Amino acid sequence: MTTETRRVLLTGFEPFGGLDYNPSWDVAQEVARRARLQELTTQQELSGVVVSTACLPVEFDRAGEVLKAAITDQQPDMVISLGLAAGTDALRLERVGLNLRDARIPDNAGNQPDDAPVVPGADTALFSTLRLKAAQRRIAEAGFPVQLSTSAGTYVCNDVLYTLLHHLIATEQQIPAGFLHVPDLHAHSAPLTVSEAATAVDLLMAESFVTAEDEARPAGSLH
Ligand code: PCA
Repeated sequence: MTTETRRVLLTGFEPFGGLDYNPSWDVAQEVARRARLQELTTQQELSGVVVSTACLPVEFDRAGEVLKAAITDQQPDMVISLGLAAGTDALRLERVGLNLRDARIPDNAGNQPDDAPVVPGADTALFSTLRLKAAQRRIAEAGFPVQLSTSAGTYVCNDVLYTLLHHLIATEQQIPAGFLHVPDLHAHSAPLTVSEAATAVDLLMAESFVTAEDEARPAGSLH
């Protein structure tokens, strides 16, 4: 009997904004390392899980294109993109991608769009298709700080989330996909380690492979 292969594409970002590291890429690589060793919780719950990674440029014009090329190349069954949200103190499970670019600082190519669409004429917003409430519960039970977030901002991370969700709809690929922001895991006051964030991503993957609807319980926040 052959085991079905379930491919997860995990992306992180290059450094930006004056830092010489981006912990999102460190986390993606750590999850992929554990996957190669068959150490993931996801692999204990589901056979045949393999993880590939891509490091995205922090550039409005290229990030989404590199992501779409990786999807075409890898044909994943799930896509989780990771990014850094410096100054936050919890993992942020992003619920929504906005069709809006408004950059507080120039991207790594020097572009600084203001009030431009990600995809002209497309929907205003698209929702993550990961099982976020189930994942939030499970990650919190593991002891890590985690929140649902209703704004991924309007910089390159939001751009990637919106592009990802739009692309999967446009190409009729019904696979779970979404975005997780991590705090600055290398800061002195980091609320968790790269290893712990990798465990949280593993749990997010495990919960998002469950085919049942997401948990139904109120979990909204004021902002
Ligand atoms: N964080 C930025 C872009 C790249 C990253 O890691 C953001 O939150 O938009």
